[in-house]
Amino acid sequence: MVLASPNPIRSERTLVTDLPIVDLKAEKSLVTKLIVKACEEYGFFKVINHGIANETIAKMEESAFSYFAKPLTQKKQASPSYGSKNIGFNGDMGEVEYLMLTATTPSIAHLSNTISNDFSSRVSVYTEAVKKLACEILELMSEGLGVPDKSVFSRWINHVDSDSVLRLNHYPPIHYPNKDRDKATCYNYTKVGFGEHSDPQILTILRSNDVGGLQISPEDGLWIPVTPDPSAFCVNVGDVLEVMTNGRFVSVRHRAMTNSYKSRMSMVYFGAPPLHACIVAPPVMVTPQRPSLFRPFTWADYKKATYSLRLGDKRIDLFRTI
Ligand code: GA4
Repeated sequence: MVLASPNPIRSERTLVTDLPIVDLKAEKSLVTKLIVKACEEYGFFKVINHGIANETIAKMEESAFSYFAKPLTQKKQASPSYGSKNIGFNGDMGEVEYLMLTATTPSIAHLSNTISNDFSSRVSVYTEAVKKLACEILELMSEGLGVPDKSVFSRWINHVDSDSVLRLNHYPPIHYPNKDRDKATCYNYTKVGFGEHSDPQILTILRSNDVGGLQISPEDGLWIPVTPDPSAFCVNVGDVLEVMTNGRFVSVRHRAMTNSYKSRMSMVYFGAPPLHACIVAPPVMVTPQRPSLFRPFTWADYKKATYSLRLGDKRIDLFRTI
């Protein structure tokens, strides 16, 4: 069902539907088929029965909330990778505060001791668990695509030099400004927390609390709000996986909106290759009917291009051959 958007910011179409849901405990051939279909059509899906303990998730979320509740000076002191409102280095802004951590255990020790040891160990346990889930999903993808080497995608995030990150995003509630009170009865007041973009890495594994805000855009001007489900993980294809599948899987643009009343917390693992990894599709993904869509590049090249552009730029286009 396509509705006129109630969003006063821009006139957009909103599609009322939900993401495909993949039950990881279902029969394997069904799971691989569903994952491939979802990645071709939406670039996004939800996984349930993922095997990550509720306790691991709950403890990580509790620590994230208590970190963001600290005074600003303490948050900054704890880590140079704390940020508020600024996104990237080229002037993008959003209604979000975040903590970005390298997803390997030694880097976690870089957090100053204003953050408890408990926080560090919870980050390690959570990161290990989502990394394992990401590898499992990537292996199901290679099987579903008929790639003979099932570790063709997962080996990069399993690599010791993998450049993966864990990012905690806190979207504080943004209330109606007094001058707009009268509009409040007509509109669900919402602001952009993290603007429209695609994820540069291989695979993203996102878990958010029960507050909605994530929206995906499979085509220009069309937005699909993702229903929050704290017991599921939302999985999406990154630009590198689009390249490694020679465009069969799509890295879909998405954004996060704020809520007027409640804090949204998302804990996002971005599975990335090592900087030196050469990004190229395996031979089975390239056929005479489907010639290579991208030229080979390293993750270091891609990362450099990513950080030299704006959030919403289509950086993958720089690497197209056609
Ligand atoms: C989007 C996905 C991840 O959050 C992120 C973001 C990164 C950042 O916030 O530093 C980027 C953004 C993200 C893509 C374009 C560049 C880089 C901000 C920005 C303007 C951590 C990532 O890897 O790319």
